[in-house]
Amino acid sequence: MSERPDAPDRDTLLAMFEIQSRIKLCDERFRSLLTSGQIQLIYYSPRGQECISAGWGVHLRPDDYVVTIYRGLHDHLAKGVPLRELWAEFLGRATGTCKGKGGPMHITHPASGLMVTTGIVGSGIPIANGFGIASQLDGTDQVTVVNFGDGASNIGAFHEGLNMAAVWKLPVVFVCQNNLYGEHTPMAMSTGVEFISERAAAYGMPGVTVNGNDPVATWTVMGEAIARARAGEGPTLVEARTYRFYGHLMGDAMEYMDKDERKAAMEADPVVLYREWLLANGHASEGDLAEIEEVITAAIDDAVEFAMNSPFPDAAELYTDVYAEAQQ
Ligand SMILES: Cc1ncc(C[n+]2csc(CCOP(=O)(O)OP(=O)(O)O)c2C)c(N)n1
Ligand SMILES: [Mg+2]
Repeated sequence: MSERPDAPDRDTLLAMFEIQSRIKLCDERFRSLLTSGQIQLIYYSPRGQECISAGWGVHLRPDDYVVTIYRGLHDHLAKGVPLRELWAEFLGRATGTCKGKGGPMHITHPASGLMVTTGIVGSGIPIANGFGIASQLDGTDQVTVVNFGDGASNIGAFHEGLNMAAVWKLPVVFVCQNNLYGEHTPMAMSTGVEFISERAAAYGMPGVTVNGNDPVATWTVMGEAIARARAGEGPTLVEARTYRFYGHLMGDAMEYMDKDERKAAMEADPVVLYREWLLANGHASEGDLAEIEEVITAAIDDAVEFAMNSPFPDAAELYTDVYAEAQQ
């Protein structure tokens, strides 16, 4: 097993805060523009799950790969997808990461290493293995982090994919963001184990459960799994326990969620608690953190304006970049 990384230094702590804040502030802007009717799109809020992406985000290199799901805004931002192109793609504009043809469920930006966002539950796992095989064949030490939900861990592709990754020692980190619900079903009603990380044992890889709302614990576990993959020691299954603040998707009445459970989770908002922790432990001053937030807010203002003023794709573009040219 690779050595446990040391505690995060101040720059890393602040980098995690920056990523978390970028996610929180982007999410708040999406929800406010949606509820005021200024934009229309399908939106799956990742609010509450910020620490997980920040935890792996600060360990990855620009040339590492990330795969995520429809609830992926936090992962896109943690991998560094630029705000203007991200917002434009969410709004279906021609200036977006996929020229407006992917939309929120299919954000893809290879230049940042955000290789694919999928809407089919579990489908990112075999794709991530493909990136892992590519890194092995190319002889690089690039790592792939694939994010998926607790619900996805009951899909066949999860089991086949983990087995293959273990057998071939692929440089892939499987990050199960366990927010305790799959669509409208609580995890306990659909999953036979208490901890999804237990499933790793069946495939001969390490499995670890971490409190995904604890930034430092998450950073430590992610660092270990990423270092292991980079060293050619094979994959790890990380189960990061968290909570989904706003139901499955925007507009969800959330009647199936326990009100007290949700209230308690929102009162223990991991981004707010982390901010307080940074201040209480002297890692940053109020001014330092406020400045980070102001810079992000200005960048979001700019990205929203850019996206709103961008054209929709032209109808003549319908088939461009959709099919590969036939080889003669
Ligand atoms: C193969 C497949 N089955 C069903 C669906 C419908 N569906 C969309 S999201 C979802 C729940 C997935 O839950 P989870 O994996 O926990 O991710 P979360 O939304 O909680 O982040 C389901 C069943 C789908 N998109 N794909
Ligand atoms: Mg879930």
